[in-house]
Amino acid sequence: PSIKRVLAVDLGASSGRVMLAAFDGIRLELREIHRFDNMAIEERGSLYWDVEGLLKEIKVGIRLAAEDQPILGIGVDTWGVDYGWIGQDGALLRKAHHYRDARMGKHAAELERLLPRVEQFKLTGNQPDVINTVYQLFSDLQEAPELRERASSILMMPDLFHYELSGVKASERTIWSTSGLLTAGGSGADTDVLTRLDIPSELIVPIVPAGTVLGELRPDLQAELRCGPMRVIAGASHDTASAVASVPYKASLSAESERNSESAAFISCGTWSIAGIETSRPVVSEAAFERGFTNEACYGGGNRLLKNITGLWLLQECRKHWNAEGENFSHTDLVSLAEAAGPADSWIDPNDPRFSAPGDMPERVRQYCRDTGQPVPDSPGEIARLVLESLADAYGRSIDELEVVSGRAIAAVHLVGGGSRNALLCRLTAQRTGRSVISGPVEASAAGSALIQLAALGELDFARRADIIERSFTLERFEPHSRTN
Ligand code: LRH
Repeated sequence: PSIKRVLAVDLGASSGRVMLAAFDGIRLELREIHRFDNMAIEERGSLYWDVEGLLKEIKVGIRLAAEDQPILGIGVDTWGVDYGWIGQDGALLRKAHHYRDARMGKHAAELERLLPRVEQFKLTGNQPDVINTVYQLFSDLQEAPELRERASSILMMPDLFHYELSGVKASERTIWSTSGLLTAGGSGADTDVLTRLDIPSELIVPIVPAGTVLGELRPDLQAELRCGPMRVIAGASHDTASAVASVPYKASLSAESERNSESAAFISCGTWSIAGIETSRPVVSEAAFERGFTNEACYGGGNRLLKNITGLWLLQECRKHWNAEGENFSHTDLVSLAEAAGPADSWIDPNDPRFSAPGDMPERVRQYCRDTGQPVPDSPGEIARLVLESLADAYGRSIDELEVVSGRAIAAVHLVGGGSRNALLCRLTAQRTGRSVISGPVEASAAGSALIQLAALGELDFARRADIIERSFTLERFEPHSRTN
């Protein structure tokens, strides 16, 4: 059978990769073509992304992949909420900010006076958070009012890369559903939100559904990269939406649990951990608002009811700190040290605001323990263990709350993304959630992107995705009663 190939470009907040997906009609094979760091740039106290650098790396990946074979399509997915300002001439007007930049702190109170938190949630389904696009955009317009004249539009990160690749400007729905600007469950910017915050509606180009073929790779890029034509496809361009599109739900539920109409939750685990379930419509009840849930869009039109939990960011920052002090830990080293350290005596709330900015994370963890009167961990192994147990605890609380908020019984949890490779985290998650955990796929966002692109090109039936994923990737099962040291 002929093999169909697409490129899934998955940009996370700490690294990016260009993955080549090959589908033979039965199995999907993913091969990493190019991996690179995605480092925040700090300049005079502000934090930015290196958009140009990322584009260069994407091009390296395209050139490498297209050397040997024809590629049918390419799609980019990224982390949520961030965007670039596009000028009247169609070029990026200024450096794109990182969501961990501090400028929103000065403007959040005014925004919330004009549009109270609970109203934001009711209108958009999004849990108010200073990182949301709406807070960033409002802050930019306060600090640089000239943007109103100078800008033609804003493009979310994946839209920006799709625009660079195809020349077509479009707003993809799943990434925009992280913005705090769309009507809950709808497919356009919310006029109430825009009016109350005085945000010009012209800034937002029309929203397209996930799985839209935008156009061809620009001819000049085809020449530069010595590749043939390929379609540029806006898949589920929010990385979490893409990851969720790869979840093989069928694998988790026994016939019995299906009879009891129990369902499964997902946890997408990378820099962030995102715990949620799929629902047909946004859940904008008070119970969901008070417990910190948010609603984001799925490929195919459904809804993700989820909670964003600060994830492996905590360990990434610890590692950065220790390595700067002369250690040379890999992520795997830290997991081994955490295994060896044995159960932790203390815990942290990963979502405590003190952990959100870059910095000396080991000391912040210790300080949290001091402030809360708990034993203070010392060695890297102890700290790593405490972090992983605390993440698993946070997952457990979120899954219990999801049951309350949705009225559903959750029998199993799918742990996907980079964190699913971490067997200790999987075991702890099974224990602390009290549910079966099915881990994998590891490259969930790339797998989801490939499935959606191939479906958009008419090469794959998305309804068969669970079978395809089960056949293509190693999934592991962890039970709540399994032993951990
Ligand atoms: C994870 C993620 C998450 C949030 C955050 C900003 O990469 O997309 O879902 O939106 O980034």
